[in-house]
Amino acid sequence: MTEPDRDWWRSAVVFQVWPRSFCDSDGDGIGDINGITARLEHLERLGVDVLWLSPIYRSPHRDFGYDISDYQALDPLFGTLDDFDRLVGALHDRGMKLVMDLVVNHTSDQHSWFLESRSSVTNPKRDWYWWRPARPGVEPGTPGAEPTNWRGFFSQPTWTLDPTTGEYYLHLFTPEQPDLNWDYPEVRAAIYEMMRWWLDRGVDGFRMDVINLISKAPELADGPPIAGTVLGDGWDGYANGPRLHDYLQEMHREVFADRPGTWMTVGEMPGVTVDLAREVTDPARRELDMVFHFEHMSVDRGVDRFDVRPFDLRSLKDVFGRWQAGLADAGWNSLYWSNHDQPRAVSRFGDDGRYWRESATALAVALHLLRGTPYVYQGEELGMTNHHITSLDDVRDVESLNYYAASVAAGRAPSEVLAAIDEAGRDNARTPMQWDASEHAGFTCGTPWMPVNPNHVWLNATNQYEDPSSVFSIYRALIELRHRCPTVVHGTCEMLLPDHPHIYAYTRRLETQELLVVANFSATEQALPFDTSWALRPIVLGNYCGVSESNSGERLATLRSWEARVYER
Ligand code: TEU
Repeated sequence: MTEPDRDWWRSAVVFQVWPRSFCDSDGDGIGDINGITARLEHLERLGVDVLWLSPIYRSPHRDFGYDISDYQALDPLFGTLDDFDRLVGALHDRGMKLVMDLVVNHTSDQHSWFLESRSSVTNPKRDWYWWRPARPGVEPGTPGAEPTNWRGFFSQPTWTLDPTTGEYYLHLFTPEQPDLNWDYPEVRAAIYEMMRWWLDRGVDGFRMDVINLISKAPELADGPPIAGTVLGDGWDGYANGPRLHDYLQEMHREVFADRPGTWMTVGEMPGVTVDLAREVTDPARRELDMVFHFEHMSVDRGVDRFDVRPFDLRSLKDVFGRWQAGLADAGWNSLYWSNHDQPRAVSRFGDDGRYWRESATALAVALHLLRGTPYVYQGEELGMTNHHITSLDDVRDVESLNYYAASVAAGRAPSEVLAAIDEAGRDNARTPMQWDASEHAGFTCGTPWMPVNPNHVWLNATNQYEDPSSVFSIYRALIELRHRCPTVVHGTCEMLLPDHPHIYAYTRRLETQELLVVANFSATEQALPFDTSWALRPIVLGNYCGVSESNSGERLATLRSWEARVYER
């Protein structure tokens, strides 16, 4: 019996499903597990290896599932454990794996652990969370009485006064998402037991939510003031804390070490640096297989995620260049343009108008042949675009709603704030999946919890499956290339033309094979400053010519609008 390939995920491609908006099987207008099972053929057609499932656990849905009230029960909205077991079976029958979302920096405030913890200062679960008295000398409940001045991820103070005991509890996200105190051993033991329970049920790994926030600096010191607010930046107090590596290594020992082979872990780590990622993903350290960083998600952002700035390809190439080089000989990269927290990539980095197909596929080619594990977010493989809001009534996401309230309270014009939310808000990623041109895009036969993007009449899966030049077909070809070409998986990567404002290019090399990947990130035809030795080499894949067209040489000289090509020699 051959030893299972512990590094299988290096050649895998992951497909992320945000269950609420993928496919509704029971007509209540909300996606569910049976809807996912019914659509597995879509994943099979695409050729992906892993399904990453955003949270389906019992939840009050204050943050759409990232506020969990019971880790070992499914939310009835999404289905039953039997439905879940059927999904796991169906995936494994197709040779695919399932990665669950692990949200253990915080729970829901409706979780029994927190209900016990808040019940009294002497409750055995009191220290499962972070409780502190009001700031000395300040009346509890008055502004500034919070134990630290930290601003949370969703524009709020990170402490809420609990009337039951008159103390404050910490929450880096909404008040309905109290942070767990990982320094308390019973907390970690309970989490590891829960993870083993899911692995025993056939789960193949975990995507770990904000995992670099689990270790806080125990002194809980105030942060430097944030301009225009009464709050401070507590980053140094709650991120990449002193025990992070200890806890990741302990988790590895307690949950994975005695489990042969076939699981994978990826940690979401806002603000992680290349150096920290090298440590965390170094196999010798037995922490995580890979991490999600956000540096490329802020190349077009200013003070915060709603402060949209012009996008410069050179800064994007700088980010990818540093991460490719930084993890070349140790650790491993994750590769993504999209997820459920980011606006649609083609609308953000591409052109979702005249050059929609060309730019959506150029983005795919530019990303998917880099060294690392690619992640495709539901709808990205179809080139789904941002939707547009006209009023606050169209907004569903708590992060955007809080941002609106805080910004308007600070005197900004509501229309200006709405425009920022329209462009950068997370709801852009959360419109229902566009399966066909029918009324609700084949997502539901009921009323969708959120309107379907009207462009579904032409932008949908059914329209793309048989079209060799479609966004879907290019994604499928890229995934197929990764599966059959070791150079794409294991080859070295050298970024080229770092200062070119419009061309994104790099080479991949392994033994005697070399691939040249070039993409024009503009609507203007671009000359290609490459030596002619590439001129007559075969094109392995192109978004203007589809797959492996003989190369008539002269074309190497230029790239058409948003054209991308892959050469081999
Ligand atoms: O996201 C955490 C997180 O870092 C994002 O809010 C991120 O800062 C932002 O999108 C960057 O632009 C995770 C989940 O992915 C998100 O859906 C949850 O809301 C959050 O944690 C709390 O669980």
